[in-house]
Amino acid sequence: MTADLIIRSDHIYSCAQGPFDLFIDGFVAVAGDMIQTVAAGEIPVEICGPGTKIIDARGQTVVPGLVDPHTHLVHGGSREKELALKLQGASYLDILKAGGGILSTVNATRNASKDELKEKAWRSLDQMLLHGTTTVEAKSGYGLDLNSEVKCLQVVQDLNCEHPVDIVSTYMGAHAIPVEYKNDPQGYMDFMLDEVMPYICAHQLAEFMDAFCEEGVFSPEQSRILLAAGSNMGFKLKIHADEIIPLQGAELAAELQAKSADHLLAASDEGMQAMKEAGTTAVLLPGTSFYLMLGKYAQARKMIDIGIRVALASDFNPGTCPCENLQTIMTFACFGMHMTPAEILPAMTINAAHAIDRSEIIGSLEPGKQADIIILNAPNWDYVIYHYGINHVDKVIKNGRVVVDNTQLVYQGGNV
Ligand code: IZC
Ligand code: ZN
Repeated sequence: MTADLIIRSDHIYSCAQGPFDLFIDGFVAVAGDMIQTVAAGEIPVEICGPGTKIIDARGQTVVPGLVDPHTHLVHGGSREKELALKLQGASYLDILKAGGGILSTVNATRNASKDELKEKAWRSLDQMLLHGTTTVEAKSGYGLDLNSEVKCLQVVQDLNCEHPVDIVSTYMGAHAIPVEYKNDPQGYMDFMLDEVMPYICAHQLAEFMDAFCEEGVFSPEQSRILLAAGSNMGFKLKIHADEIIPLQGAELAAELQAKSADHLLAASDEGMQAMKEAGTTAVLLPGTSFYLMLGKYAQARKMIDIGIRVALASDFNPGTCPCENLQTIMTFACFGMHMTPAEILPAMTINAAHAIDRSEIIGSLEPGKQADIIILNAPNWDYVIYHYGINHVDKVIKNGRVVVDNTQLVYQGGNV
């Protein structure tokens, strides 16, 4: 069968086996929206037809499309005013306790129309795509009441249909206690359990469920009740675990067989061991550690040595990481957590795909997988991490179609 698209390069990192699986001088052939072949050597004549487009990426680097497994994509407003407060010494949890932080974004999100939220998130998705992200996870959690949560999840659904980037949807009502339940957290728990979760489940508005297990937000006991109920309804699980205060969130993630535990700066050794045994992926968010000025990062080296599958994500959100660019996150992963380039690439491709339960279809360049491929203006992968602060992405191929060419968006309307 002839290919529709063939990319020739001297540095193809398939991420299929081992950390890298590097093909020096080879090609990736795409048929329709799928990868047909990845191989070293010359392009076989029989796969070249009259309609085959050939991209010569010699001198460039070819890797799988990046996967961002933790974002708070859909939200209203911005929180630049908090930056000044933080510089004066206010902590993230202090700001939240005073009714700011997440709750100020909840206000802005409730007051925004569906179209406004969609347009804002669309612009962020364009930025992600320009920087090489081809699949993202997106959490709700800035609506909190039923109508506003549904509004945000419908925006995600629409974007997934219309924008080239694929989106995996997560319900995160357990993100903060809304003002109307300020003095009745149990009432908010019951509202989620009895009204919101069954509705979202029945209308298939989210595949995952997540909870912010943190001091002053949701306790481990509350998180366990919500997530266990969610699991029984059929949601796959994620947890914001041990970000600031150690609360045995990693242990909880393992106990509930969560697909991922995210943040983990304050995870215990026992919790890490339990995650390893449960096969729970660690999603590390070093952009957030940087932005919160914590002076501390998650212990990526220790987790890798234990044998935990480590993924990286942006945590894109208006409070603690207003950054769509995964190449910036790579900088923090390397210089903050001492992850090597050979660890960072799988953490943003195949391991990230595991964190959103998509490892069978994305995250590596292998025959039969979705043709999500990026071509970087760099002679090899190490160079991408080494030369920081610029966008290295030259081309993005999403589902077999070129959607970014010569660093510019070139997709036309509709999904690909
Ligand atoms: O808006 O502050 N950590 N949730 C948990 C966030 C950060 C997002 C925010
Ligand atoms: Zn988050």
